[in-house]
Amino acid sequence: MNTPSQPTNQLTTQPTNHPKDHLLTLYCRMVLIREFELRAINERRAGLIPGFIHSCVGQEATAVGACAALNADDAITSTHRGHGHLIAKGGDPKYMMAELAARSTGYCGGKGGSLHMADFDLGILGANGIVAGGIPMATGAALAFQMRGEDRVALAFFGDGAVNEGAFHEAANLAGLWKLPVIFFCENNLYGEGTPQSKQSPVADLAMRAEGYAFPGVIADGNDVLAVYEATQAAVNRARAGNGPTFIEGKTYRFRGHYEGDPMAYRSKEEMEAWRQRDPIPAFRRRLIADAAASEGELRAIEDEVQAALDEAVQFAAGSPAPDPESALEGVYGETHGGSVF
Ligand SMILES: Cc1ncc(C[n+]2csc(CCOP(=O)(O)OP(=O)(O)O)c2C)c(N)n1
Ligand SMILES: [Mg+2]
Repeated sequence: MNTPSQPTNQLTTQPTNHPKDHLLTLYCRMVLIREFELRAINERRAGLIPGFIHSCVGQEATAVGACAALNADDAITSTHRGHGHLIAKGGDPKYMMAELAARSTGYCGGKGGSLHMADFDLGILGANGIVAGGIPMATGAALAFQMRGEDRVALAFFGDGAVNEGAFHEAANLAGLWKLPVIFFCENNLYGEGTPQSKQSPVADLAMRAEGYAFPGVIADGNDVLAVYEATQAAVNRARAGNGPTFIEGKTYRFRGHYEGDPMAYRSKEEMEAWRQRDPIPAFRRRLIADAAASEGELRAIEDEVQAALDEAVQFAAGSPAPDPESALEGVYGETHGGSVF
């Protein structure tokens, strides 16, 4: 019953059903997330970045597919593995890299680091070091949207481990009862730290949890950006129509450790290799070329642009000053980089 899903390297969605600029944007964002994470890991090793990094390498399709279905004024909440969510919602890699490097130009003025980045102007209500902590926040934002009569939705990203927290169940219950415009997006990467899903949950398909709260639970191939986009778009339409929440379970896998430095003794090389075969980025790239949706040259140009943007982000971070000790008590309550309150 709780056997993990098996990887295949076939994408089942049809790129030709989507406009070309949309496909290229999806590709660009996934590459930007992957390369941002790899740069951050290198810069941490090189000493620019202090503190922990929980990378989302391998999980780019869930972040990008889900956020592509949202409007600019919709909201997301994120997790400890949140860099991808932030970039997918429009976060600026310069301010993110500066925040990771604990510089005053970062999203939190260099005082928060990876787990606290937010940009309310972009609807990014924040990364979160508390597992499941973002779920009631997104549900509260959705309640505010409903009460104000606004045509906005909130989407909470969280992991498979978070589904076993009380915070998820309390929020899901009220969201189901009040038909709130919220999307519960579970990135099921099969592990919570080193504990496999089969040892933390009696069910393999976490989407079935939604049934107890009277809203739909759908499963998407979390390594297929278009499958994630289409599932999220359906959930967004449902929420905007006043029909309430949807739980989306994106089945995916993290390629690196829980954190950088994790020895990963809890999983086999064979399992990791099987999932590497279905890396979401090369799979989408192959599909775009095979379906003549994009040329090799167009995709290379995107990859070069990403590298240039990240060169700039690292230079920006390295060239920025540390926060002034005099500012230690500034920005503690209710302000973000943009200065506005959501
Ligand atoms: C409430 C709470 N309990 C425990 C932790 C320690 N912790 C940090 S990440 C994590 C695992 C979370 O697993 P999952 O939700 O599947 O997310 P993933 O790391 O796989 O993205 C745990 C237990 C925490 N930060 N907060
Ligand atoms: Mg997990």
